[in-house]
Amino acid sequence: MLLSNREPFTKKKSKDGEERWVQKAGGLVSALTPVMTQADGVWVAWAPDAGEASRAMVPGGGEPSFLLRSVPLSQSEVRRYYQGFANRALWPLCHYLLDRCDFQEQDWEVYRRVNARFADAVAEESREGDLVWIQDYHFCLAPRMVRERRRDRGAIAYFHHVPFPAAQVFRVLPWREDVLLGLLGADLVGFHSKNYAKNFMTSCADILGAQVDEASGQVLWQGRSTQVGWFPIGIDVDTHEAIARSPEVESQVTEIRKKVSGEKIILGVDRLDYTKGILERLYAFERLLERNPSYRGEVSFVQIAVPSRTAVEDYRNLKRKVDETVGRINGQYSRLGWTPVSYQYRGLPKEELIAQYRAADVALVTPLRDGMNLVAKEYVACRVEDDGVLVLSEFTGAAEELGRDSVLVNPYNINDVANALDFALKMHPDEQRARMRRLRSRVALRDIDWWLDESLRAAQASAEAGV
Ligand code: GDG
Repeated sequence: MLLSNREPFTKKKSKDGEERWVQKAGGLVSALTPVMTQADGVWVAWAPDAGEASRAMVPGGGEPSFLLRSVPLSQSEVRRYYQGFANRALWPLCHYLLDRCDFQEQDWEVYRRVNARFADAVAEESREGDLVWIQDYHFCLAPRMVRERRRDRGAIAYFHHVPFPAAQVFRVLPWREDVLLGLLGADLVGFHSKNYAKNFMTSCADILGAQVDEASGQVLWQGRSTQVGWFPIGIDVDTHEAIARSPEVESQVTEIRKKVSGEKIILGVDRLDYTKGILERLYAFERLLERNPSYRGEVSFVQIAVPSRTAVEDYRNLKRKVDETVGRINGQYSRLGWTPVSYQYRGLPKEELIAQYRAADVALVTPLRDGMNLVAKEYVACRVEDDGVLVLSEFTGAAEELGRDSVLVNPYNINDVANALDFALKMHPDEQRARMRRLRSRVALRDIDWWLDESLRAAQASAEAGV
């Protein structure tokens, strides 16, 4: 059984007026759908548009299906639990952006209440011995709450998709003990990296006084032990490669190259989020043009920014600043037949995104902090001709695996990023090939199926070993 904030399928009306369940885009959904159908599983999720709790077999229509249990939330609950505590307290805290944290007592109370509501739904739906797998920071309290509500000893696992900050940062949270105790209700707590796992264990020791064995990843608290592990998430490499090689994508690449006026293309792809370092990246591109006039007219920067959390003020402010900065750079440097920044504020269909990956000579992936960053892995997987350069922030989870053969940068250091761009644009094709081959084999080694298998195996093992 899976608990996730996002629904895997949504109801859409087709042209004939009939309602159908349509699968949402995303690696996690496509990887989990076959597992859920095979295991006759239940997926519990928030239903943004539903007025009341619902249970439906998805996708239905004779196809292999699983049960989707939707939990509705009122508008004020969404404001306080989702936009509030999850996205204005935990999200910036986990990304080390303390000045963006807004700790509101009422948001916390609603977060607690909503976690309890989801835990009730999980307990209602779960069968004897079911593995319950809870996803992400929206549900930090749910592991303990589910444990309290279930009588059998089925495994409870939790996966944290964002960074877990250093204990010195985490301890700023007014409800730090409650969050740690919530997570320790799980048999297994999983992170993307060893470093995040270590930060979590240090927090348990420092803040709760729990007994921690860092080497084996055990946290002992009040007679119960929780296994802590790290499982770097991967992508569906085969599908990305296959789409990247398709003739449709080939022709889209030609189109993109024709439309983008520069000889070389630098690409950024992100949700429009202040953690992704989009503004800092624009400043670095501006610095590159300022210092190297020879790039003017030759290099274009394509930034795709997918609208995200638009109800949160910080995100609206960021959009305004990005618009202004793009305008300023284009105003200053554009010339007849060349626009330096091509900025698209929208989500692209997957195929078009893959064509963008294939068209780009350099991927500029420079978050200020990121749990993993799948865009970096997708870019690498789509470089089926072993060319291209990945410029990567050292503050991403992906840097642990891909740091060695990408060009690593400190995204806060504008000169450093501008120099890295210069280096990447001038890299000899032989060096590109050598680096990209190694990157590609590392991305292929730990794909989404690897992540799923490892996580589920560890969850079962920890429950069997648990006290
Ligand atoms: C969280 C953590 C962690 C982007 N633009 C388009 C589009 N995308 C897809 C990408 C990629 C996904 O969105 C973004 O994944 P990231 O990992 O880069 O970032 P978050 O959304 O912040 O994800 C992160 C992740 O969870 C998994 O654990 O890596 O650290 O923050 O798959 O392809 N997809 C389409 N059109 C777009 O324009 N179709």
